[in-house]
Formats: sequence, structure tokens, C-alpha cells
Amino acid sequence: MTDHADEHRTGFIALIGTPNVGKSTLMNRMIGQKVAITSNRPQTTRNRILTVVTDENTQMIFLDTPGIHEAKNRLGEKMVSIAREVRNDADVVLWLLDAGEDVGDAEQRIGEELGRLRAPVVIVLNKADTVPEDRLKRNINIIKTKFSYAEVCAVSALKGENTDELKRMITERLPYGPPLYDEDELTDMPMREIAAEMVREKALRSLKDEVPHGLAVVTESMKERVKKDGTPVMDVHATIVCEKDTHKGIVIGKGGAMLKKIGAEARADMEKMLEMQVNLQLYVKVRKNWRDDPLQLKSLGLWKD
Ligand SMILES: Nc1nc2c(ncn2[C@@H]2O[C@H](COP(=O)(O)OP(=O)(O)OP(=O)(O)O)[C@@H](O)[C@H]2O)c(=O)[nH]1
Ligand SMILES: [Mg+2]
Repeated sequence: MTDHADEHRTGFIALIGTPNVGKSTLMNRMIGQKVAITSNRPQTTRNRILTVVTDENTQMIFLDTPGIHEAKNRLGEKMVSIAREVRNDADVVLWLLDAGEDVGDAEQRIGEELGRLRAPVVIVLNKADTVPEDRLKRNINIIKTKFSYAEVCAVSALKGENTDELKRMITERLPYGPPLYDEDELTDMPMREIAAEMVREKALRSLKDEVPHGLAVVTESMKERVKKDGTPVMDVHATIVCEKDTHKGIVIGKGGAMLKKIGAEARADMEKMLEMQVNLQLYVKVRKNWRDDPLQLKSLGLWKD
């Protein structure tokens, strides 16, 4: 047997699971920064999001994916197929389950599919902070029996509980190899996409139930300029696309109040990320049935062949 003790490990780690179990929250926690947006609405993440953590001896490349669900439109189908693709390419699969919930049909199906993969699977029982200790122990045993091919680790992505232990479990399972990304590279997501996602997150968190799923956001332009007094400022123009005229009204709100709120919150996030002043202009337009229209999905960056 070769001794790999001094060697470097690098690998792709897929985050898989049903919507809303905390995949994006966990990825942000693992990289120590917020790249992926999160919300308590299912189907928040729509694309694969790659992030990189580089330590001295390891490079972990996380792949956050859209939640696996029963798709009801083309966007949904695309989202689920992204999750399947990523799962098949990963070196380690993290399958997230809600620690407080029983395994349902959806989880049973995902579990059976994951059992056929060659990559090691770690079942992450997330939201452990919401479950009493004895119940958690019982659930861990049930999961271990049901899916005996996998290791189990209970964490709270939100509070950062036991996530170091999870990191250790991941590292042990990564293949040996040189780093694939520069050590200062955090994500392959372009800045304009991150900016658009920040707007979408604020909209998801502020709007009424029927609207959020029918929303998309695109950054039209992002340009840095220097103000007369010498301070740099980033001008960002973004458009919120909605499906119905009534939704447009809700997004704008009374006297423009909702749009103003979404804009102010998104701008604050952008300023934190860019470490500079941001001037954000938000527009709203209606594109009927964009979620079922491949051309619209393409122009919104949600359909990549
Ligand atoms: N209490 C608690 N809440 C959590 C935890 N992890 C995530 N959440 C919350 O669960 C909700 C969903 O989190 P996300 O990270 O957006 O979930 P996701 O799995 O990425 O969801 P999709 O992108 O829709 O598939 C958010 O409101 C999070 O704050 C946790 O460990 N404990
Ligand atoms: Mg997500």
C-alpha cells in the first residue's frame, strides 16, 4: 500500500436533497462565506453553484444543487436534471435530510438511487438544532438501518454545530490529487449572477406565497465609476422578471415600497460583498410563462445546453 500521508487531496462534493433541507446554508457554512442564496421557500436554488475551499493539504470543491422535487414545468425539470448530473460526477455525495422529519417517498427514492453510485455517500441530518437529543439518536439509528451503505452525520448548518466533524468525514473520503483551482478562487459564479441572486433572495424573503416561484432576476449591467469626490461606486442595473401583471404590482408594492425594500436589502448585501458603494437600479417586467419557455430560460441564464 502506498503511503499518501504527505499528499494533497482534491475532490468534488455534491450537496443533494429535497428542497429546503439546508443544502445552500450548509455550503455557505463550509466555505465560511455567503455565496449561495437561502430562504425558507422550497426551490430557492435553481442552478449548480460551485465553491472552493482551499486548505494546506486539501481542496474541497462544493457543488450545491437545486432540490430534487416533482417538476411541474420546464424550469423544474431542468433543475432536477442538474442535481442528477452533479450527483453522478461527484467524488463524495452529501445527502441532506431534515433531522426532525421521517423518511418519505421522495427521500426513499433518492436514497435508492444514491445507493447505486460508486461515490461514497454521507447522509447529513441537518437542522439537528430543532430536534431533541433522544429523538435525534433514534432518527440516526433508523437512517443507518435504512441506508446502510452510507455514513451518517448530524449537524446544524445554521448554527455551525458538528460541521467540523463533517468536514473531517469529507476530507477522509476525497481522492488524492493536486488542487484544481487557485487558492484565492471562491466560486465560478460571475459577479453579475451573484448580484442577481441577491436581489432574488430579498424578493423571495419579502413576497407573498404565490409570487416567488414565478420570479427571475437578471443583471443588465454592472459598471464601476468614480464619483466627483473621488469615491468609487458600482452602478448595478437589474431586472426582476415576473409571470403576471398582478405579480408585477405586488413586486412594486404600494407607492413602490416593496421594490424599494428589496432594493435596499440587496444593495446592502452587494456593498458587503464588493466592499464599495453600490447604486442599484431595479426594474420589473412581465414575461408570461417564462418558466416553460426554453428561449426565455436561456436568456435568463437558467438553461445551459
Ligand atoms: N433551524 C435550522 N434551520 C436551517 C438549518 N439549515 C438551514 N436552515 C433553514 O432552512 C431554510 C432552507 O435553507 P436553504 O439552505 O435555502 O435550503 P436548500 O436545501 O438550499 O433549499 P433549495 O435551494 O430550495 O433546494 C432556510 O430558512 C434556512 O435558514 C439548520 O441547521 N437549522
Ligand atoms: Mg439551495
